[in-house]
Amino acid sequence: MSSKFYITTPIYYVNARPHIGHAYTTIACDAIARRHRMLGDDTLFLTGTDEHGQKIERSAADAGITPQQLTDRIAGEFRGLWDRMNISYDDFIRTTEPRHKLGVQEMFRRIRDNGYIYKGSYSGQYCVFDELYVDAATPGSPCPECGRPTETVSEENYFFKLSAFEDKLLKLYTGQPNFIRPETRRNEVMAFVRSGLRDLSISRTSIKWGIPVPDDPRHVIYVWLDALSNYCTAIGFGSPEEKDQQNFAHYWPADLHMIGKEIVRFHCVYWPAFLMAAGLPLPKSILAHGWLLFEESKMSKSRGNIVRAETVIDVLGNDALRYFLLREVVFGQDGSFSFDALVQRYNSDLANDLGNLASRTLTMIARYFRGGEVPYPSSGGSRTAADDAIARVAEETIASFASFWDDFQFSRALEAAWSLVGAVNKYIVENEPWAVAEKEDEGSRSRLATILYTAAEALRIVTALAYPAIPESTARIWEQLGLGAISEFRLTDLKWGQLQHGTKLGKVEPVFPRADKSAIERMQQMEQQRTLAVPTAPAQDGPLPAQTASPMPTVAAPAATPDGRISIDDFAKVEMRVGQVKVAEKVKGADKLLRLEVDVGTEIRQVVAGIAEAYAPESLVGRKVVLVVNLQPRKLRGLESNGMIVAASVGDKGSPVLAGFLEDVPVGARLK
Ligand code: ME8
Repeated sequence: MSSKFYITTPIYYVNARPHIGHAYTTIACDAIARRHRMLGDDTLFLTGTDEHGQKIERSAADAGITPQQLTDRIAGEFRGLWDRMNISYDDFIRTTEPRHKLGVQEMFRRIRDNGYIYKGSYSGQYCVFDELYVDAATPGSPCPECGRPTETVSEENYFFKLSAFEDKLLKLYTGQPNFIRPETRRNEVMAFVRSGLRDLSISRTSIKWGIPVPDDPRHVIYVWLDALSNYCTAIGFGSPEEKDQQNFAHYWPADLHMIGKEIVRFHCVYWPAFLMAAGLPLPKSILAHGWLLFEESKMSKSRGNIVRAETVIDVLGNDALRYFLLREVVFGQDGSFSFDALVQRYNSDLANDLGNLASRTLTMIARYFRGGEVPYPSSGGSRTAADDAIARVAEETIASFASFWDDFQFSRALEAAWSLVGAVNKYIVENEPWAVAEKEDEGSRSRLATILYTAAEALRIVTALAYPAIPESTARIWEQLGLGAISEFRLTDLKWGQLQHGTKLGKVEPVFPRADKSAIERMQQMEQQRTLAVPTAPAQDGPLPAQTASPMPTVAAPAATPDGRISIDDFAKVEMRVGQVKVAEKVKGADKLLRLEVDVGTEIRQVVAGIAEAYAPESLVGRKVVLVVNLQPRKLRGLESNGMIVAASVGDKGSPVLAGFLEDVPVGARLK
């Protein structure tokens, strides 16, 4: 029976551009939403951006632009990326939109009217990075979540009576075991709540970038109360319009909030408490996944160890990234991303297994059967036990795929689907349809028809199952099978034997071209160029200092006019000087990096540059180069890089060619 299904991603902070950590959550939600739609559910998939608070206010100030400019730009990047990635979101909420503001103020009012808000004063520690009050900390002590130094906040605030919800929350967690998943997170949350809850400050007077408290606009509402409310405001909460209220009544409560494990406390403690206080129903389930790691630590903008989704999709396409993340990472646990593993998975599972199954099955039908039509399978004498075995495996796969998927075990669900692919590929090899096709007698024709029908029907089933995970390529295979638009197919009654004989195949084309080694190099190079060309916040292994805790978007981009031009003042912010290389050597374990010591006139700078493939270290010593000297330092392979060498990027591979001068120029001269 179809029902409504409302699913959300976290709304992402707009202090930095999206990376594949964000893409991971969004892809998982997209895949879940697609399967629900295929099951006929009235599905609503929400994503968006979190645009208020001190972190954003600071990032904008650091970039010399207004918070609105920063949020417009980065929100546009998130949305643009999701569109490029074919993410099927139904709505994109920005917390700076009027509809959200209305709803947040209504939320505040309801909680206040129900007696859960009082005025007090907060004097204590605050972590700007996590936008978290750290009650037990003393001045200067680190944030327990991220390790960055906390800042002292002392101001008049409105407080939320969180302490009143201890028992209610514990009852919720025990009475509704699926409220927090997986169980490890649930246990952590229960332990946290059992250790006692203190009232929570929910307004700030020392920052301006937020939604004013109703009737007291000196205060802005605490960014997490603001942000969490998006799940309600996006579907009409707080709107005076009747149709919005009906929409809210229809879709709320959410069926699933998907989040990363680091924001469990906000979603599983604060959010249900806010909702209870406002007298609103609670979401049915909160699912926390693990982290995507890169180079052994959490991929994050502040560490600088990020990979951009664009890099992968430019080279291998959307489905390669989706398949890798859903198949390779055990959902709920941390998982590592690497270009090698990505390409290996792509080649083995997509190009080889599924790609081969599709191309040989469809090509043989097109070649051996008149009009390229799906042949009629025999139920008589030419039928063998092997044909029935495939039908049986397919039926079992439909069931096991559903049970793994419904339990968010995407990796195992896909594994199950791919064992069917493996079984059919083996069946084709063992039954040698190409050899059977050589014979003209009726028995052989019937045998050939049965083999190819069996392969095509199994292909249809795998394609339907895999569609939520890899929608673009399965849509193409579906069309090649002559079945039209896959998004219109209903999974509800998927079973063996539905493929109609006489179905005319579409144009048969390969779907997954094999990736060679150069794909890895290309992606690595693209990432390196992105990192070398744009400064990220300093990457540090330990706690980050507070002033960099809200790093700039990877592009500390100056404010551009609508036509993309920048002012001379913005250009003047970039300080480039002539430097002379004193020392140059390879960086151990990194084929592309050189460590340079560069004399910039006033000092010797260490710079790590991605030019090792184009320049031998010894050829650089004594050479004059152009260096951007006022970049924040960052770490590459554990080495601090203090500046960036300017180079042209040449050819398809973007090989670096160092900028230089025809005339002699003194070391330290500034470029203007
Ligand atoms: O926390 N691995 O926003 P945010 C896996 N605005 N997932 C990752 C990841 C990684 N390395 N990096 C990011 C916020 N994510 C708040 C949320 S909700 C009302 C407000 C994903 O930009 C993951 O879903 O820091 C994580 O929870 C989210 O991005 C954090 O995004």
